[in-house]
Amino acid sequence: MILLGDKEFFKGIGAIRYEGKGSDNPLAFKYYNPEQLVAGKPMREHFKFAVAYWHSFCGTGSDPFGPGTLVHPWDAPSDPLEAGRLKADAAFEFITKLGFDYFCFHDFDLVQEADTLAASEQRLQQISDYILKKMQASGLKLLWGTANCFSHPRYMNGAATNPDFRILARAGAQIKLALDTTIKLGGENYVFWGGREGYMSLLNTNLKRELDHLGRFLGMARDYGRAQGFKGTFFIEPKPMEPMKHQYDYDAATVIGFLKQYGLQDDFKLNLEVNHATLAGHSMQHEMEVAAAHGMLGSIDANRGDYQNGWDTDQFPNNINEVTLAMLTFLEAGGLQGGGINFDAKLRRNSTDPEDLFLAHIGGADTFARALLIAEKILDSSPYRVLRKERYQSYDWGKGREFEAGELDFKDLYHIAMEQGKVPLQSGKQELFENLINQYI
Ligand code: XLS
Ligand code: NI
Ligand code: NI
Repeated sequence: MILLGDKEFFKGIGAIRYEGKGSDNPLAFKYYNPEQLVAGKPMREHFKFAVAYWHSFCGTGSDPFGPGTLVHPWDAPSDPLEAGRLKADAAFEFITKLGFDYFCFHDFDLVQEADTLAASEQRLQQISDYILKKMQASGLKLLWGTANCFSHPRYMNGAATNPDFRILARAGAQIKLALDTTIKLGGENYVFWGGREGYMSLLNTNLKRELDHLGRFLGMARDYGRAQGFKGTFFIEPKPMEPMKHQYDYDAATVIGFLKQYGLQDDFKLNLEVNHATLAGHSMQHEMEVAAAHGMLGSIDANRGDYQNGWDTDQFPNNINEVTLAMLTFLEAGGLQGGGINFDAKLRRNSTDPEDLFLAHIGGADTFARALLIAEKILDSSPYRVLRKERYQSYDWGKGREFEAGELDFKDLYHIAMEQGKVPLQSGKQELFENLINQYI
């Protein structure tokens, strides 16, 4: 247990360094070598790794069956601002030792929410003054900020989709403050995760009206942010369910359709989370492909689910195969647009040593680094790209090419089919592709 007033929270752990895959040191990176170039860019810049304030410095391990198992020394002071400042000290110490460049937060991760809006505003101003100084001293940056519009009981029926306008207005005020704080701290992006924007039952829900409200609300938030000089990207983070039975931001495809319907597509992109993808019945690679196809691959919340159960377990990434597939799409898309890799992941309830938080982030960073290196090799030295391109070669010349250029009409298809006779089957070669991935892993 670390004594209060003793400014070092993670005693006995120094700066985490890259030691290479031969190292046996659990507190060293084996693959994540920040300055190493991959596809012409240092790993540090590819990933922009971020630590999530909420899981790492607010979560205590409590679950519906028992209280927290982690006693954070920074939570000890009864004065919320003093606790917020100690928490910031711990966060900055941890992130600096880890050698990451970024963090992400919800408004009231930074400091406990007060009883009134006005008092909360004041607290946010005070804690962000303190954090700004720490950022300037350490060089740490803010990948994105967001507002927690899902924990407080007032949001039990939603925030921007609440049937009661007064709650929608309250959410607007809260998000205004969260945006102000994000801008003040030089946040590169701003995230909306619609945790309670959805329904528990359609019987009491006017779905169309709620979607219209959400679209208008997000447009107002964008206009406000832009008027305040915010140049970054707004992200929507899809998730199909949990806490609601159904959430409107179901998955990448649903969100893209929504953004286009409400004229938000020029300012918003997607923040995709691995465990949300799997909850939606997709793979992370699928979600990334969909986003990339629309130029909306903005940012990633890195974690993983559990194959044996169906909720958001938010475990740290460690599945090389899954992340390699994601990194293939990542490299082919030219990386992320504005965002980075935020470890939206938490320790297991029974992981209670201070060093566990380091081990978890080291493992996550190494998983991404190793997967990126494999993906680069697959793209550069294997026949993967050529094999895939060959499947489409009939569109590269003749009538196929004319079709892609929009030079054919529907009757032309009829005549082409009449003339070409029987078309031989073309194998999809799925097993060949699968073997190739494993060969390079
Ligand atoms: C919850 C979400 C949340 C967002 C930020 O499932 O992942 O942590 O990333 O509100
Ligand atoms: Ni998330
Ligand atoms: Ni999540």
